[in-house]
Amino acid sequence: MKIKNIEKASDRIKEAVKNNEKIILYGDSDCDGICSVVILGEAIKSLGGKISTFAFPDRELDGYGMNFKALEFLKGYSPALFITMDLGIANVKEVEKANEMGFEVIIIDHHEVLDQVPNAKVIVDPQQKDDLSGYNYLCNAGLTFKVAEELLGDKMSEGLKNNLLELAALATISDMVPQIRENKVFIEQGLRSIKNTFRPGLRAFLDILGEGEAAAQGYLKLISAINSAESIDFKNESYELLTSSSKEKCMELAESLISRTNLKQQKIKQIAQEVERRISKNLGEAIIFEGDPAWKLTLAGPVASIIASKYEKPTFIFRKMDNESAGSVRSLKEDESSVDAMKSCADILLTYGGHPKASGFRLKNENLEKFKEGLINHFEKLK
Ligand SMILES: [Mn+2]
Repeated sequence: MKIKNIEKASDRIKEAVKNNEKIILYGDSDCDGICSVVILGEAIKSLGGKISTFAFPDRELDGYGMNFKALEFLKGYSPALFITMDLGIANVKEVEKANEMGFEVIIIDHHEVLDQVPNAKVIVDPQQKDDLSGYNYLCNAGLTFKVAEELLGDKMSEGLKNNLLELAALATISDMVPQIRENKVFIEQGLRSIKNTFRPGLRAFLDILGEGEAAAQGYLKLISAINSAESIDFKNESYELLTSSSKEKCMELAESLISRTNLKQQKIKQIAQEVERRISKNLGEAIIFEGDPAWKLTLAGPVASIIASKYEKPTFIFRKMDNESAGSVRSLKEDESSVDAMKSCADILLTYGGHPKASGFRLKNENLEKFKEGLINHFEKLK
């Protein structure tokens, strides 16, 4: 069975290409989001279409997901087909605003569907209850590869297919989705092709890291380098790297991303140690809930992963900014969904969403204590 709305999305994109409509591709700033945007962009190009602009939010400054800052930044492109990837399913207000501004929104997302669904033209998200396709295990780049297949059909050349599968494979590993069925195929075929990749950005990484070495550690260094890119003015360095045809520019970008990921690993370790020091007096609590003005939001997820797996508790790590806090959550047990926990506190959250085991949130600082209490309540009840 096909993924719900995948034909609708594909038909609408083809129509936009035929009518020369403006198209905006807007993705999350991590490996999965960036690879999704590259995949769809190259598929549309291969159809003969053009993309007006590619945009990626800075999770820290702009907020995760589709956000008002991004809409303001992109308003000059209206009217346009606005396609979101690896985000969007939680953005009810923002999609409403986009509609008012004259955008037509297509959401391609794989995150959990909350109580209210955005009023987008088309939503492709296999987590929708009435999507019976069974593809809810795909990462977003895998899902976008399926959209690309739908778009191009047998016009997808073997070369392009391998090219896109390389990215789907990296994102599948990066998003830590189960390595089953189609995900296994993406990884096998993508990693086989990557050794002889034509993509200058990937070539640069392999040349710097050493091809054998990169393969031996499962391409994890390469993936974390892609993940360490920053989005500035809605442009993302890893996106530039993966789409640039200049060998020199790629070498330069890859070098800087690799050194940044090394630095990032050190900082993650330091923050994790600080969290451990703080919770050492309070080990009886049902959750771990720690924040700090100095902790970068981009490090919150990796820190939460380390702490959650060591202490086997739902872990909330956040950056406390002037008025608001934003953070990442990891909850590794099957029956302790972090999204369900936050649903129970939805009235005090500005945004939240994600997957049961990995998610994020943003709220006003005045509600931090209430949030923590609500979460503890929720998880205590599960016991
Ligand atoms: Mn993702």
